[in-house]
Amino acid sequence: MRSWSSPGVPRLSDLELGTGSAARVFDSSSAGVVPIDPEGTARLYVCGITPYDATHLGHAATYLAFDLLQRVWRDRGLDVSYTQNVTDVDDPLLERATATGMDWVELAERETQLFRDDMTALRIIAPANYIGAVESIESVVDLIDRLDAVGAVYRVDDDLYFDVHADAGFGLVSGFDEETMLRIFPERGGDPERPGKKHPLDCLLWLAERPGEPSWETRLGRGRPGWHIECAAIALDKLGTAFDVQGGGSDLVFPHHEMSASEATVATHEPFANAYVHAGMVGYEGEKMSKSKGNLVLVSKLRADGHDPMAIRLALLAHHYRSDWEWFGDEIESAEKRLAQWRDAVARTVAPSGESLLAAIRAALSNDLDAPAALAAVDAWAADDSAQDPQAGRTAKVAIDALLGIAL
Ligand code: 5CA
Ligand code: ZN
Repeated sequence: MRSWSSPGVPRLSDLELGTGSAARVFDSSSAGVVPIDPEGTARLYVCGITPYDATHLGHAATYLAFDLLQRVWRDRGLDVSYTQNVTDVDDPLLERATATGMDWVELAERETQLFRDDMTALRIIAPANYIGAVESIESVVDLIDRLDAVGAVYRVDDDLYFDVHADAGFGLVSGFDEETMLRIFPERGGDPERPGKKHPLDCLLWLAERPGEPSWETRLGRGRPGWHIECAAIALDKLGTAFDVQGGGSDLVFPHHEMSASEATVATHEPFANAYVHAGMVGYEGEKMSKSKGNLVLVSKLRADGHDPMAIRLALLAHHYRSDWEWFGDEIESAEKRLAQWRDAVARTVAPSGESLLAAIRAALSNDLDAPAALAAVDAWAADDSAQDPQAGRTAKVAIDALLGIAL
């Protein structure tokens, strides 16, 4: 599928501003902050949208977190190989299409385009590989065949299930105990009670054709892919095994990332990703912002209301990516004020040291992407009228662009 156009990211080393230090981020599988500092190229997979009701601020905050990670990697001198999927066929999308009387393909295309436009406006680095579920059906079928070859697949009616006990390491991504898994599984698309399953946590790999729903003719019969195998297949295809980071919001820790990793590991006998990184949940009106509840603040609505996309980006950056937080409407005004202050500050003819500011932004971001600390450093620099560096405005502007993605 078509991706969107990436913003230019200045290379600070080309401007004789040195390179940054290693990225350190919280990995759910080791339950701690770990350095992610590969040689040469960092490989990243981030779970993409299911294209209906895009793009709310929760989505935007999650993709912004992985945009920051890529900026830290690039500043370190790494290339980044970035893949993201679009779940362009799945139950919630089909249900929405039916409920609104829309063709599911048109709904998916419309919302994916809206998402691309929002990502472009927010200056979010685009994936080199932007891949839909529909265009990955062959890869999914291949991966299910590999799982079948090692005895990890069984049939319930005409549907195919993954036997989670085929993976000795099942549970290591989330670290959840079975009781927690059983509680969460049905809330996030699982079907623990379906008769005929070997274990309640076994997950769907392939749904046989259902009347009135889209399906594809394959050697598994007519049907469509399950959700978790979609991301396993796309990530393995584009990034290979043991890639650096599997990312998404914290609602994907279990079952989605657990299942994708298990399926990939059982099929390849290799680790899926080296680290699993999750953004916190953005709430609104007291609950998680979600398409199913409808308590959404859309990026496109804020843009249409005349808010500068850079102010929207700044409002999101004011929260640490890993915390759960709630959106209040007045945050956009504070961000607009901050943006104006920063614009004034970089336009000064003399200012405090730009290189010290750069060092502070680098230190904050390499420490588990601490954007609020980076924002505080820029605020302090902008408020300080003591020093006399004629280069400072230019250095600050390019550093803020490269590392925080804010165009001043
Ligand atoms: N298509 C699947 C992933 S393969 C999916 O979860 N799609 S989604 O549209 O529901 O969510 C897209 C991304 O936004 C996911 O990474 C999800 O974790 C994240 N997300 C969803 N709601 C929120 C929220 N309220 N706050 C932060 N991130 C969110
Ligand atoms: Zn996914």
